[in-house]
Amino acid sequence: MKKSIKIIASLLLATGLFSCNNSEQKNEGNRGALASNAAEKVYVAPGEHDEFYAFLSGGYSGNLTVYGLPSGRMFKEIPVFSQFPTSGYGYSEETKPMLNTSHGFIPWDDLHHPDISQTNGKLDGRWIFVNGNNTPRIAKIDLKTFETTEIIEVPNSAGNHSSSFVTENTEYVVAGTRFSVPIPQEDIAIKEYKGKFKGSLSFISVDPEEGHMEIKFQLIMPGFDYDLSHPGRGKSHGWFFFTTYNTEEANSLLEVNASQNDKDFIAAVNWKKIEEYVNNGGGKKMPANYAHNIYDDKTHTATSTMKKEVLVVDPLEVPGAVFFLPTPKSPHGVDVNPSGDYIIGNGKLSADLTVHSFDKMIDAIENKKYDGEAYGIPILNFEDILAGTVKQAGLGPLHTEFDDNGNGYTTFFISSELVKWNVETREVIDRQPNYYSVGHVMIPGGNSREPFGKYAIALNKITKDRYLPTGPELEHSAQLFDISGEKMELLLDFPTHGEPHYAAGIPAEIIKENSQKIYKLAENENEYATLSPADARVERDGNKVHIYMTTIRSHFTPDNIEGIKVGDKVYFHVTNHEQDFDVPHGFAMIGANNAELLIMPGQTKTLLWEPKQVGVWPFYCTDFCSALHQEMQGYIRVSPQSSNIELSWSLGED
Ligand code: RUQ
Ligand code: CUA
Repeated sequence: MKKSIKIIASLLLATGLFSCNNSEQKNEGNRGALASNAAEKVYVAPGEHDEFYAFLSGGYSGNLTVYGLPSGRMFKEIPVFSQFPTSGYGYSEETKPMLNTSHGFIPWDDLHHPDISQTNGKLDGRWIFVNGNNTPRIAKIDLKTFETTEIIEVPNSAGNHSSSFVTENTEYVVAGTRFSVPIPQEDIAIKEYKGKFKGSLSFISVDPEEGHMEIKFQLIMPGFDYDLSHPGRGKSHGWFFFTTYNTEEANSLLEVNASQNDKDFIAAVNWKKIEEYVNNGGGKKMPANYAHNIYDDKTHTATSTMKKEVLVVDPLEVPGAVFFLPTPKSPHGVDVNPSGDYIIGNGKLSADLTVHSFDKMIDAIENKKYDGEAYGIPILNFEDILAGTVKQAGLGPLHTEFDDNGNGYTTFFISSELVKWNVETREVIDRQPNYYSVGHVMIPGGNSREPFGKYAIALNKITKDRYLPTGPELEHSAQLFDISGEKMELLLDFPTHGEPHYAAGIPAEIIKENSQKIYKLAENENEYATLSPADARVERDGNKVHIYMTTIRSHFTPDNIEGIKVGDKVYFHVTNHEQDFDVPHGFAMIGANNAELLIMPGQTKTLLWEPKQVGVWPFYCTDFCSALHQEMQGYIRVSPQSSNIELSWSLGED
């Protein structure tokens, strides 16, 4: 007890010391940047394109942002777990089902870790997967359309944080629970935590053609906190590694009570073995209730299905599949180098980095070099699996990423720096300060067999004085480093949106040619699509009114509608007839309780409006689409509920 309090106290002291030092560090950093041609290195001339895409998680924004590197220009925010008024995502009738869960409609989440799909351990640029932390979900974004096309809820999980990382052929996207919970959920005393609460590690299979996700199995583990995870690759392909903290299984005052054990574990899971077990009928089907939401590109519509069962596996049923690797000081990140030889544990209350050897791990398993067990799961002997430590590299290591030259780049939150070290020799090569308190670092492809070791971005937690002040609330800050030389060079600071936890980067050329420009109108299978303006119409069905509307520069068809009554539910089904790149139309209705619609060429979207007041109410296009954009408007006449005014509409051809 005393010892761990002392450690914490010294870490806090260190934080204080380092923040006092920040101004000195800053001067050094600035000198470094000015001494070189940093500006030239990030300059992308007007009309030119960036070399890399970077996808930054938006944390509590619930969304994913797209940036260019090296310019640091933001291109897009992709709505994932949060409603997004800009496009109507989560507001339009077609996209509402995307946010359905077992808890009902959830318009928000906390998104942490993007990971791009891989083939043979290399980025293939087909999809990007992200996690929703709070109401556990995994989402898939299609990198042709940059749209969220699938969200699967993860049952038996809470604080879905050790997620969403992919295996080297995208066989699985993996999600692990941070908070252990009763499985199945039940009404029990919280003090029964120890022994009763469990942690689930979910292996979600990904269809190689369409990318559809299904929960293949959940491994039900002891009630620790599963913080981060990464796949094995190359020789360690078939394994997955999860950090744990709170192996003490405390349920209160975790900042002290979960720092008692000198070492927690990295859980090594041989998923190939479990997959085989499951394919041969192993595991138990357990009742569950979770949403699986799929967006169809042809119908432009999402559907939500509630799943009622999940396959669970007790690790003790599959001997040889799960082991614990003792790792000092409540490890946060666990990272595997490009060859798959080393598993690096970042003990966040430590100054050293722990580098485990995959070969030694296999040897320890084969020769039963155990140091006890936890809930029947063998604990491998620390000394027998250790490749070595990176000594005194910094304070508070969190995450490590890799280049293509055998180097690791580790972030240190407390000492606020990025440290480059040689993975084989474990010698520190360079260190650069971060402004301030860096969390993750990202190197494009840095979590694959083939990193592109040209740039690294540090994703910082504290901004303070880096930009013009904007009141108490500041955006987070990212810092771009040139890592092509021996020493890292700071090139650029840029603000990010929400909180970027992790990010994923990819050479632009892998995806830019495939980026879709329009939706073909002829392929529009939306059930409410209006494929010809001649078919535009209004239909009443009880108190529901369906308006089948088309848009083309610069007109809505129909544009004047009468016969709507207070208390109606009016559905505007708007089909955009443009077939030109970058000509969306918007649709906004006065008094609508949702948002606008932004309808891409060839697409149909639906807005629900419930008129509450008698009168004549306008709607208009929100996107400046042509010289006559301001003329793109129309009126709805709303009569009292008792009125018998017939439905009528103008096709605007008069
Ligand atoms: S976290 S700063 Cu990935 Cu959510 Cu480590
Ligand atoms: Cu359509 Cu403005």
